[in-house]
Amino acid sequence: MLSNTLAKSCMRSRPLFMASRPMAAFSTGTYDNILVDKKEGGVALVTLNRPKALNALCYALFEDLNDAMMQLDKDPEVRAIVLTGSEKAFAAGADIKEMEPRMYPDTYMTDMLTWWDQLNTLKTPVIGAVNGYALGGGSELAMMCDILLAGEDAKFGQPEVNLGVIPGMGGTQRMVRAIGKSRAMELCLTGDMMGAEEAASRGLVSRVVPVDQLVDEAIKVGAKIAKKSAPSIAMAKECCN
Ligand code: DAK
Repeated sequence: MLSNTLAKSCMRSRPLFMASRPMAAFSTGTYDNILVDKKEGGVALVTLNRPKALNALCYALFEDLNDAMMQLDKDPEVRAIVLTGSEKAFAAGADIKEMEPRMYPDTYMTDMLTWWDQLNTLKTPVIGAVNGYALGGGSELAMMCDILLAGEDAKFGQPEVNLGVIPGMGGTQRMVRAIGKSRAMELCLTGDMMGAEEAASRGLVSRVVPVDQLVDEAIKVGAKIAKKSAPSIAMAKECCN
């Protein structure tokens, strides 16, 4: 059951007005909440790594993710990025404990919208590899990826209504565009989850892959993209989006 406790890795407090911090020198594997691994063939693998909270998207995780993604985006050796989570959860949503005390004006006047939005500014294509839960902000983060592959047990959902809020980072629009208004609204208004096969049949993900092959398959897609012209890929990505 969901409890009120937070994984210690996210106990770093979030300043009300965040100063933009200088980019740290990029080195792989140095983050608290994600793992970064540069593979052969121009692909970087970024793994959300906050297992105690099912990769709930707290401020500290976003700080790590945004920093790594911006560094990888600038790295000429990296031509595609694979973003994944654990076998149990891609990400179980925004961190409920962190969200609880916030009111919308505070969210609007501080950087919260910005830290959710940075993934949309990347030129490098991002392939999402979703195993397990992709809920709330986790589903929204997955839908920000350019290509999505799902493991057989993936579950997508927008359960924000169960908490008395709504999907805050584009989930309403992206879900409608991906799978059509009626089913998207059913998910957003009931909080129900959708399995991998249905997600594939409705076009939310490209295809379903066995759980243990998912990340390798996503890396293969990335390696194929990495062989093409980088400007063409960046322009095609921008136009599709
Ligand atoms: N936040 C914080 N901790 C979470 C979490 C979450 N979203 N989801 C799970 N955890 C933690 C649990 O508290 C538990 O911690 P301990 O008790 O062990 O310390 C641990 O992860 C394992 O969870 P469970 O024990 O619950 O595991 P189960 O297998 O029983 O259940 C579950 C898995 C995924 C069905 C369940 O954990 C669950 O229902 N989680 C919550 C899912 C959810 O409601 N997600 C939506 C959150 S709201 C905005 C931007 C974004 C958003 C809103 C506004 N703006 C920019 C304005 C987004 C909102 C959301 O995402």
